[in-house]
Amino acid sequence: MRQHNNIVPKSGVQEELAPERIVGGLPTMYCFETCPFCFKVKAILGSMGIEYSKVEVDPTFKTQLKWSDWRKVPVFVDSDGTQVTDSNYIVHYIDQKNSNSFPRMGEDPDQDKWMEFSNAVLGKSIVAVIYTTYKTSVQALDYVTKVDNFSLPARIINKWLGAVIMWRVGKVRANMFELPPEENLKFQLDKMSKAITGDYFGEKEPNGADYANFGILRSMDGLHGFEIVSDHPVVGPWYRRMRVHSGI
Ligand SMILES: N[C@@H](CCC(=O)N[C@@H](CS)C(=O)NCC(=O)O)C(=O)O
Repeated sequence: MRQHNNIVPKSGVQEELAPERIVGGLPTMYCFETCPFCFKVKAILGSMGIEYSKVEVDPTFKTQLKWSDWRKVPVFVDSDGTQVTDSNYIVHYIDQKNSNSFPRMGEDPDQDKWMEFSNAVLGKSIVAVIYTTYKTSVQALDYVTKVDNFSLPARIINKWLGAVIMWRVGKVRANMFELPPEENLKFQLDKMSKAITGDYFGEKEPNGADYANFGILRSMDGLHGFEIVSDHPVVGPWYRRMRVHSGI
């Protein structure tokens, strides 16, 4: 995935293999502990019972991802070295390879629409809630102080500077919506719940829209504002079904 002539790396399966980035001979995910997009991948891997390695990336400097031109997490490196970028593409790649249990991109407009919603709307809505004040931002970033592969300075910088950065990101996200953050999240969940017509978006079994939206919300569990999700009359029970299904 080296960047040549300023060509920006694309989403999805990359041409170049990266077997040297596999850890312990297992499929390997480069992620941030709290990243909503990474939870989509954890959810589908969990549902399929696939064992994998995780490399925790330093969110401020992204030191562990220096080898890649795709500068975001998640990046997935399969056990044969295949690199896949961008969470919705990774979810499709894993399903296609292991169980082919739901339609591919372009085959089901509803699934595509709700997978896109997870990035364009839901991910941004939760960030506006979690990082609504400096205090809630520090709470959300406290985990970095416990990551084994981070140096002490990296832990300190990621927590305190990271919280300032994310607090500002939260404000930018909040400005994208007309309603205040918590009301907006409730409004978006109401909208989404109309598409959960069976047990899942995919009716009897989860499809890509389930993994995508569940992953986003799973990253918020335990953080500021999560009760908006757990108390929702449709999304709350669906969320709990997805937790059981994915085991995460
Ligand atoms: N469309 C991407 C978005 C990934 C993304 O924005 N990841 C964030 C972490 S939650 C990130 O890596 N941010 C670092 C950056 O943008 O520099 C996906 O779905 O995987």
